Amino acid sequence: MDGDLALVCRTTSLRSPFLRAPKFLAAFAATLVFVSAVTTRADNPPAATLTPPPGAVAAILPQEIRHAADDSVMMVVPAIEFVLGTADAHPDLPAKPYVGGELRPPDIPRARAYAAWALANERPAHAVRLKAFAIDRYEVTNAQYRKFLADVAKNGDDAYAHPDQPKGKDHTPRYWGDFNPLLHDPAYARLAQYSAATFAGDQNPVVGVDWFDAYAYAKWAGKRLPTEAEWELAARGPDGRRWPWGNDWQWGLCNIGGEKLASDVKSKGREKDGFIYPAPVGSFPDGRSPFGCDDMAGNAAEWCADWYAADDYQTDTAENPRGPATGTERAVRGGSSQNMPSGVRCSVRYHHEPEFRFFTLGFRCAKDL
Ligand SMILES: [Ca+2]
Repeated sequence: MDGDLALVCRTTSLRSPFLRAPKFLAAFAATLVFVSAVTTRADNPPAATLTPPPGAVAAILPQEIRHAADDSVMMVVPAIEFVLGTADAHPDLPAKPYVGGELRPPDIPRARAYAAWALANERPAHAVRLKAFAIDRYEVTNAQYRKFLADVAKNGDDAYAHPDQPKGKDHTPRYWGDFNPLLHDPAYARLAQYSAATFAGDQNPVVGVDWFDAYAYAKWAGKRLPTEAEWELAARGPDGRRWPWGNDWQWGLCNIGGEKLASDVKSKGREKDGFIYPAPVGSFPDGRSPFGCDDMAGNAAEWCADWYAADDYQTDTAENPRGPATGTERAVRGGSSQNMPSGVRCSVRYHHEPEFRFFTLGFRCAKDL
């Protein structure tokens, strides 16, 4: 398998599926000039010293496999070492550190508030090595989830349920019945371009499912949820890009930020992706990740396998980290249709209690190779 996987990750400097640190640093040193050339925009502060730009490491040839049990396409991610987390400055902060009097009023409280803790749970950026795995190309859709529910209706979920799953759990997504929880809010009803398909359409990601639902679906499909580290590698590739397509933000490459009236688009120049809520999976092929995964930024945020701890990057293992042994919240990645650009960076870590269901929150699955 290693031989095949090495072919997948064709690089100029990293021929081994295991990326050795000296080579990695040498490759990066050769690209420092490029780093400074592509990351000096005022709204994109300089990239981390550990983060080479897209193209510096590899031209990856995505390799897909079919997974029959839930009729899905999965992308192969070879065994590799990469940098988990970020050393970037917060993209919403001014490029310069806060110095009294230099910033305009809207920036001052924000700079002060972020100074102490911005991105603390994404730090330190550190090298980890993962074994090969496959991860769904798309978020799990309502059509796929319906087949799981049909099986559960027939045979029960004893074979798939997590041991901690609440007794008598109903796996039906929260918004299949009341498809627009915001419909009752006049402010949203005025803006919304929703339909019954928004939360129940076959090709839309299933949302309104909690961690136990996601866990059970994955087991039913002969898969598992991805770890945070696996999810992050699949999203940003071995070159540590800020968003799945690269280090510079571009509108229209993913589904984020809700949607505003056309007049807002004109006056504020934003909200350009065309979707208020989840979009059909694969609607933004130009925003695909280096390994070929769609919708890793935005659309549905995605449950991961791990318990969440804000400080676990300080102590996690360098080999196949799996998060803390226990906790009260599960990790969530990718941001959603309601986040703004900084909230859908590949390294952003969200977290919710495992029983939490919301119209922003779905999942995709992974499996060992
Ligand atoms: Ca997503």
